[in-house]
Amino acid sequence: MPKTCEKVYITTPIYYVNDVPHIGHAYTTIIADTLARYSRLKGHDTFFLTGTDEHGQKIEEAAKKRGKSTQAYADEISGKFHTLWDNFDISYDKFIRTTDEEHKKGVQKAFEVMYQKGDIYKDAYEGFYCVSCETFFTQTQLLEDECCPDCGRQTSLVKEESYFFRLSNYEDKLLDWYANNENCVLPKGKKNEVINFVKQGLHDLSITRTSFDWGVKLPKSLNDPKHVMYVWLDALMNYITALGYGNDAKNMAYWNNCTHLVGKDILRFHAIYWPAFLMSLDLPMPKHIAAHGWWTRNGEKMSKSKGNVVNPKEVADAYGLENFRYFMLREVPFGQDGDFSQKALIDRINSDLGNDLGNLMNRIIGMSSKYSNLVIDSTHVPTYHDKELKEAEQILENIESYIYEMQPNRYLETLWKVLTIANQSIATHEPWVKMKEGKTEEAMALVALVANLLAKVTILLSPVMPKTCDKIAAAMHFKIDTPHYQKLYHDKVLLETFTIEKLPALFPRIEEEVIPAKEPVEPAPKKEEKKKVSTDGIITIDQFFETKLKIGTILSAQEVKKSDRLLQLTVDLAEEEPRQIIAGIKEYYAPADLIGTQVCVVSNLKPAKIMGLLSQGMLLAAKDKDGLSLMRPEAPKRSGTPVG
Ligand code: ME8
Repeated sequence: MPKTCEKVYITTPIYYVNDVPHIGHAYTTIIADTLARYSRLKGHDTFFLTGTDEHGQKIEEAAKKRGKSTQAYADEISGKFHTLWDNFDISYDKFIRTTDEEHKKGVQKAFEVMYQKGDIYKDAYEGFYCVSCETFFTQTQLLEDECCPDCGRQTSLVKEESYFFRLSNYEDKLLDWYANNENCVLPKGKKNEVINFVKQGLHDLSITRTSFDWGVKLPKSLNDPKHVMYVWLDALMNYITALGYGNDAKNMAYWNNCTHLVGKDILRFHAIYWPAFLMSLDLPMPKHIAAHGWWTRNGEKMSKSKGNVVNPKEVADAYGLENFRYFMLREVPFGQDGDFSQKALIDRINSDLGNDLGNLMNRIIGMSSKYSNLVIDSTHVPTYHDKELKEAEQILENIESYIYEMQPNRYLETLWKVLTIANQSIATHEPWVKMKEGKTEEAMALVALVANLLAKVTILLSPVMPKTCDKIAAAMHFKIDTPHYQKLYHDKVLLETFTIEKLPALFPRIEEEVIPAKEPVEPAPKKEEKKKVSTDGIITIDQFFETKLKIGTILSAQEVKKSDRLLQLTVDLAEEEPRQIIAGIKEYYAPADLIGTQVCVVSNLKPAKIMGLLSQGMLLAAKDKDGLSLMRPEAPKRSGTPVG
């Protein structure tokens, strides 16, 4: 979003309708909503898009499982997203559905343009497909048992006629684009990952399927009715069809200044495929593609089977929608993963919102009620408080950069520095002493200083907490609008003389977790898997030797992506091939320190998938309050030596 531009376009991903919305979807949408509101506050003509992604095999299968027609199922889940965003005051200008007729027409138009340009050709596809990720893979990219490298689920072999997009032609052009546009992919670390991926070479992309039906048909001019479009081609096009591409293109002017908000899981599609499609269509590139991190629960990805999915509506109902919005943006640096806990949310509400913000409002009301019958007069603020005004001015000078660099947490941190000046100035200047000494003008100037600082913070906080800020502004009789936004930077003092209204506490203290803990819904072990342990806990020697312990040598070790706990190890047990073992020891051992060392391995444990990775054994370790130690042989032993 360049500062001078008039038209601004902000998008969220369009969400799959295979499942109901959760906290991750809410996070992306809340950040995008905040950006859109900020942009409007600045006076920009802003178009904010969200919607649902409804085609593809995954949706077709989800509907079938529930015994519904695909369209009826898509309508139902799309409706849930729509309602949630309405309940969440999401200020979208358009909610697009990929089943909208206009969208389909636009996608067909784009396909035709790319085809006529020579960027699309027909061939045969043979490779592996993950329905859950709606992604094609080659054999070498897969995990063991032909499992998807992204989600760990089983892929299926696809052999079918397909149209291909000449992605390989765009390798150099993409690399040029990344090189010449510093902030095109944010954060910068993620941009480097994208560049490295492209540098490894791009294969042409299969962009149609023939083995199922639930998708956009090819343009009639191709006369090839058995093909439907690959869901990602269809989905990405939503960003331009929503502006009228291929139909009435009256809103396409917004396209020149677009910021896409996405989760890191779908950055590759947005930062590689999408720009290549746009180049093929001779359309301008997005300004920013910003990828945020992952919300987890106890360090693990949320999933229904683990029973750890956080329902955003439940959290907002329990703790207040705007408190939740503040928490999500403040708690986690953009781009990093964050773990959701009610405790962290309560701490933010009680501390940042209750103590720093709500209490400040109470004190202003309390002091002005005692000293001046609720009248606040800013006339003498510059005389007595030039130092505090300057400090606040300096803090706010560069705050906007945090919006453009996509760092909402730093933006909020900075606003809170102004609240700290306000709170500290009350303690330093002790207006109650001034009143006793008869220095009424000084005491009132202090109250007015604090009210002015709060007013500035309120305007800048309004994109994050719009209704709360409206309440504060209404109580202080000022408006949150573009003229006041501009004034707050130019004028040291924002308010004149006004009567403050009394308000009930904005953030009542929360003493304990409101949402009761849920039982995990991990399936119960099958009967034959239950442990055969006698009631007194004693086992026989035979039972002990059912566990096969062996010495293993660690050959390689690396961190498991998206996990704070796990390392991915290969361990030599003198078998045909080394084993892959996923171990929860990342907090205690650096991968490099493990290579070449020996461990004791439970070698006959049933293999399991951990975060999508196959784990073929377990390491023995002892853990107490001082940390964790792996069990190792006293002296080196040959790999595979039995322990017992
Ligand atoms: O990928 N933490 O849809 P989707 C943070 N239809 N964000 C999360 C999250 C989590 N745990 N889980 C999901 C699709 N998200 C495609 C997009 S766009 C042309 C097509 C958010 O329903 C995050 O924004 O799987 C992620 O990118 C998006 O939901 C994926 O939503």
